[in-house]
Amino acid sequence: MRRHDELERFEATSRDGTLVRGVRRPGRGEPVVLIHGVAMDIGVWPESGFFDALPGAELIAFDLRGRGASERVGTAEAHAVDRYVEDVQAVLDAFAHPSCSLFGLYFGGRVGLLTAEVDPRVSRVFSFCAHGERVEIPVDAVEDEAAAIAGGRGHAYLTDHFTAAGAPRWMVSACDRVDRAEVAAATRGLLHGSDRGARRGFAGQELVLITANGDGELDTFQAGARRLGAQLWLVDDRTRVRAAARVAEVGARVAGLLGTGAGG
Ligand code: MRB
Repeated sequence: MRRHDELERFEATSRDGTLVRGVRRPGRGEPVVLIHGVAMDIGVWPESGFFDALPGAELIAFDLRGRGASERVGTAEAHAVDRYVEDVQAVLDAFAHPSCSLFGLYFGGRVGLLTAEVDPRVSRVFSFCAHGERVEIPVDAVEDEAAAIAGGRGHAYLTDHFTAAGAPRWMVSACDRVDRAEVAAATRGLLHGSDRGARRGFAGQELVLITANGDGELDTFQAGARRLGAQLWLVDDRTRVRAAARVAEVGARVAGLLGTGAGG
């Protein structure tokens, strides 16, 4: 039987009352909570091959606020990064697991690092293509991007950009499913706390930063791994966007580390 048949839906209420929804795939060991990126939803996990790369593990995937089946929130303030951290914590509360790993894609990886900082239930974070360093957020460029996403050609703005940048099909099709107003609000929400760097949280937490060996900011990933005491895993690709095609490959490496891979 395909494991996809075993998915159980769940709901959790975030601290500010926002309802987040997701699916749990039962499995062995500590669960892995999956955090997608800004212009994505939970569909990226099966479509990228990530689910199949971790055949034995318990996986908990949820839609961030404003995405997929989760509640719409509308404003940039409601998309502040601390609200996303609370969404992750609400999911952890719903399952009452004493410990878990987090695996985040792009901005979701940054959310994972920030969650580990405040929540001792997080034993490991895998941050795919997001470092935890302070960033300078260009206010005008972010506003232009938000306006482009909100506009009538918003889906084309996203899909054209990612297609031109060599993103895999699952990442482009995820853009086609997003609610434009919510992703515009989420983009403006980056101005609310996303510039902050992540600090090391609790003793014993294992942090793994992952990116392409060709990433233009590889030096920032290296410096961040040193600062945080994180591992740095590199996949063989020219850019951070192209590296998305390697997410299942990274998932298999995660399964090996957790001891839940095929035959593990
Ligand atoms: C991202 C890191 C917040 C966010 C993880 C793409 C995009 C930039 C502009 C400044 C041009 C507006 C942007 C920058 C960025 C990170 C992050 C820390 C805090 C990132 C890459 C890339 C080098 C991604 C796949 C998914 C700053 C301001 C943070 C430095 C693209 C533009 C193409 C058609 C995005 C997403 C959403 C789709 C919309 C908002 C942002 C915020 N824009 N951020 N981000 N991005 N590849 N937008 N988005 N905007 O970079 O960056 O190679 O890794 O570095 O990220 O992808 S995210 S969308």
